[in-house]
Amino acid sequence: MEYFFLKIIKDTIMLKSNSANLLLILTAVSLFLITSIVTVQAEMKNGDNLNLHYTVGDKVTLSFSPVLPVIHVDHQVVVAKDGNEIWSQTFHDHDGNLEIEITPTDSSSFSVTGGADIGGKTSTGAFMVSGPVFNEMGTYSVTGTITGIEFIPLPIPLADEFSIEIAGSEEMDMGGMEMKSMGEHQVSAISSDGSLIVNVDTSDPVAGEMMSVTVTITTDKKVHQTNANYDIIITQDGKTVLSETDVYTTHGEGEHMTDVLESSNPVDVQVTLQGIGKPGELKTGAMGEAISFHVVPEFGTIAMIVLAVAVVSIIAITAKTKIALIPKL
Ligand SMILES: [Cu+2]
Repeated sequence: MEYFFLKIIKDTIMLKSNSANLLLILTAVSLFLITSIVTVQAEMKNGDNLNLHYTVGDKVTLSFSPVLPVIHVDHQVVVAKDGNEIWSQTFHDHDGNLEIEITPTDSSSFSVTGGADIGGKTSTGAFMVSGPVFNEMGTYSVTGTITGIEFIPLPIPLADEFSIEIAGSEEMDMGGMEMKSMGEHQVSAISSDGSLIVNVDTSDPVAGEMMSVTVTITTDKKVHQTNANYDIIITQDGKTVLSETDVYTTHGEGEHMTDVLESSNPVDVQVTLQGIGKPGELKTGAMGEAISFHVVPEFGTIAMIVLAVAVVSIIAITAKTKIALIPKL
């Protein structure tokens, strides 16, 4: 990403047109803002009874450790925002150090899994929680309490209150995927949760010919994503030249041909992620996010980035409503 950012600045300096420069600077600044918002924090907070080590990223991890070396601890965790309790859960942790990995969702309920016994019952693995907490920007108050030892309540529970700042949801508000141009007919984007990379590669739009499009969906490890689903729509001069919905690919790669093009004018390509899963099965992962770009060979790479970013912001606004309706799994 840093490299991409520097490249934009470098390309900007080399450009001659002032208006194109201004657009590029705005684009570069907005991209910089997006990346700087998603910084990961890792902090330690000390209380009288508990210490809290936490990180904030796509997931929020909380790790409570008792100040006194107690084991087989009954913990209660309460999270509140603006004075309202959002989530409260009790846990038993054999080694006393409670680790919780929270995936913020927009669903209405919480799920708790994990917490497996390790070494007989000498230790407890991390708990996995997903639910509507840490899903909005702002300051959360997190209270950790040692309520008992081996299910025997303490006469006076030992509580500590911490606060955690969440700034990352700004990225979701942008809604769009982080995009970069790979050449005149190729663009790639990363889903906002960072799990998928979409690459779209087209041939030249030429009058009297069909244009070919290759869509490749890979994981963040650059491995082709199995059972990937997406929609693709291509228009030219306001006319749809290709439209396919719920395209299912076993190995994350789809080849498409448009109708015979009536002109050599630019075309607009839009690919919308529709999750991971076999046909007829419940889909998981990034859904409803669109990568959208304008294939304009004669303008070259730079103009395409600017157009792509401009277009994706518009789509982000429409896509946001759709994303909110689909619970994250
Ligand atoms: Cu225990």
